[in-house]
Amino acid sequence: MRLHGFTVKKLVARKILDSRGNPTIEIDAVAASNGKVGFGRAAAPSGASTGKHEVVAFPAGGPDASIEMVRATVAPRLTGKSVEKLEEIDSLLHELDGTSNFSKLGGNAAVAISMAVAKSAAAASGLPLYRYLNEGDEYSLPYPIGNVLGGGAHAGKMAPDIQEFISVGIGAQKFVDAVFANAKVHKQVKAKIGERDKTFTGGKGDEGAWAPNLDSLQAMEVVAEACEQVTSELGFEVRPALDVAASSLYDEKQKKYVYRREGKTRDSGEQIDFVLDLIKTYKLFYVEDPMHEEDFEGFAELTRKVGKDCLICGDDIFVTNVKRIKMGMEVGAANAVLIKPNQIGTLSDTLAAVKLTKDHNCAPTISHRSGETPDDTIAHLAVAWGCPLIKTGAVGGERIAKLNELIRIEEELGAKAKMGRPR
Ligand code: 2PG
Ligand code: MG
Repeated sequence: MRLHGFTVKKLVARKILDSRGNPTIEIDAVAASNGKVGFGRAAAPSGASTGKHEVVAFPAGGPDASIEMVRATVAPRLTGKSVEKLEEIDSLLHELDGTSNFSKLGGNAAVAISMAVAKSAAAASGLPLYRYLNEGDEYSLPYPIGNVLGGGAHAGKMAPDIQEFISVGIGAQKFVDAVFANAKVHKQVKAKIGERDKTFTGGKGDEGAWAPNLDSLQAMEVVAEACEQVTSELGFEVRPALDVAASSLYDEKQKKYVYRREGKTRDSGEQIDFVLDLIKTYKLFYVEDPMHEEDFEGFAELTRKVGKDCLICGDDIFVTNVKRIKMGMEVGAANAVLIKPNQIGTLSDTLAAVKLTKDHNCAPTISHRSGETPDDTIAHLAVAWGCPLIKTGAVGGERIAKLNELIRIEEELGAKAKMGRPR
């Protein structure tokens, strides 16, 4: 892409709200050349069930310290640099931070800068971000995986131990149909919870998924039934899936997974059997983080045992970090990798993780965080980089911002739009 000398003219950082009411960082980037400008804006999300090996979201002084560092150090050094060379911008961010985990600048500031600069470059070239970042002329839309019932770190104490019960309209021919399938499942799930949990007030967790007073197996039943019902209603396959978020359940001292709501503990072997049983009984399409973040062997055993029947996706274990993804690929720990740009801090590092995942014939699954903003960058990244899955909730303003943008992209691509292949 020729940008005719567009360089960073201005970089502004501000503190904004995320969907949990916590502060996060937003960046405005202006690219300029001969009186012409391109504007890019991006905001960073935040996790609740964060992986131990993620970059640090904010430095000790919080978002204000990040903002001050952007103003005093980063903006002056980035000004004048070519917006076309994102890798150089990103390595400068690493250099200015000077740590291995963005603990000085904050990974959230880094990722928001990286995304805003990329967006300013796309605007300068007159292209939507997904086209600007696409390296060829092939475009595929991701299947949306939508969290419809949740517990764990995203909801209150009486909600299930497992963090996310998800639906995937994997039989859909079009993105828009898959999105509405998840929304239908979300509605059905509400009705079915009402039949089982008489105390249900309609409460939701951090990602807009219902947060009922049910245990994990009851929740699984509800979601599986709703998926079946929507499958027959729509005439294409809608499958259940899970994010166990097992690191949040794992107790280092006992070396066991503690299902507090259920009143049960499971050792590694029992955890594998439990998850395998759920996969078989409910025909799960995808299971994320079935084992804790250091258990590469447990992940590998499960992945071997499920074969191609189900995607086993690593989130906290890989943290979008090529070193950890490599370690995982060597032992066959997963056949899908969760991709969260703010886990690693720049778009160049995120792209490297996507490429490595694809090189191993695994499915890169681009993902939101539980604390989000209406920023829609990941929708564009999914299409630009050909990620076959996107996890970004089923409902709620900050979730539909991504889903609706993908609906627009699908429309814009017209006959060129095809669905990605998760396996
Ligand atoms: C996850 C995410 C997003 P968080 O575990 O996959 O669904 O949660 O952002 O809290 O890490
Ligand atoms: Mg997860």
